[in-house]
Amino acid sequence: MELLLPRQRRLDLRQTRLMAILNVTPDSFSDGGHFTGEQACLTRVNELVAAGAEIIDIGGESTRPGAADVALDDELQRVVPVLSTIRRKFPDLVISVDTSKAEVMRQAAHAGADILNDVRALQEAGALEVAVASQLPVCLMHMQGQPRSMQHQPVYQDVVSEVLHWLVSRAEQCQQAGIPASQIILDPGFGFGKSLSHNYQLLAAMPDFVGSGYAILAGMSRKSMIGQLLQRDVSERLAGSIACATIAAMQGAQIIRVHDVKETADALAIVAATKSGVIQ
Ligand code: YH5
Repeated sequence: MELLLPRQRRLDLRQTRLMAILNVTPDSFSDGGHFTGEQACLTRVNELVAAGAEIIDIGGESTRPGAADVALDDELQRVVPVLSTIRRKFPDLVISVDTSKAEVMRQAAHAGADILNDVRALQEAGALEVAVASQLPVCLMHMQGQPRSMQHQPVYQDVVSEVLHWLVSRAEQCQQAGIPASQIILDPGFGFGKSLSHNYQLLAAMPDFVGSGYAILAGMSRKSMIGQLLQRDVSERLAGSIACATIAAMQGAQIIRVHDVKETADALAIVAATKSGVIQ
């Protein structure tokens, strides 16, 4: 299993890959600071890569529970210059862009993005068309509701089958539109319109998601499924985040999206050694 990236590059997904979160939102608080300045941004990317990040996920929209929508111009200004700067200094780095807006996707692809990561699964106006034209791999995430209200009483009859079936059917629509199955990543969307119990049912069912045959991304880092279970503030969620990453990777998730790269890289090295039964 591998993703085809621009300029003849590939991302091998036979081993779990580590995606590092790079927030470029003014209200971000769980990325270790703000990186709106270009130099600060490059310094942070250097750190993330040195720590073992294999993909950098740049996001300019806050999709935390309760967050308001971001205007297109604000998101463009936050994401595109930073992306261009990172691409210039790191020609081979795998860069994903966390956006739902077609115009951000279009300009990001032009500025050198490798993956389109969309928490709204390409459902906003024009997004699917831009994604098809870009030929980039896409991550389709499941969300019930919208960030502003999604945590007000999420309801499912069977969260695992509903999320899995929704993702597979969205993937099929994307294939109809021209995105090859091998370029589609699915993501259960931890914390996006899910109760504590829903999140753990989804984590326990990771083998079902992996069994779909699509590449799977899991993003649980520092989320409330850790904080609520353990009664920990955001700054105290590292051990829980590593446990979640380890469980997802052991069950075959191909990409893990995290804040704490160095610590998670160690955990993933243990997972890789365990799976192969050999020390390299
Ligand atoms: C995701 O799961 N999540 S943005 C609340 C937190 C901590 C972190 C403190 N983009 C995902 O990271 N893209 C985001 O509580 C994502 N999968 C994919 N594919 C939200 C986030 C966060 C929210």
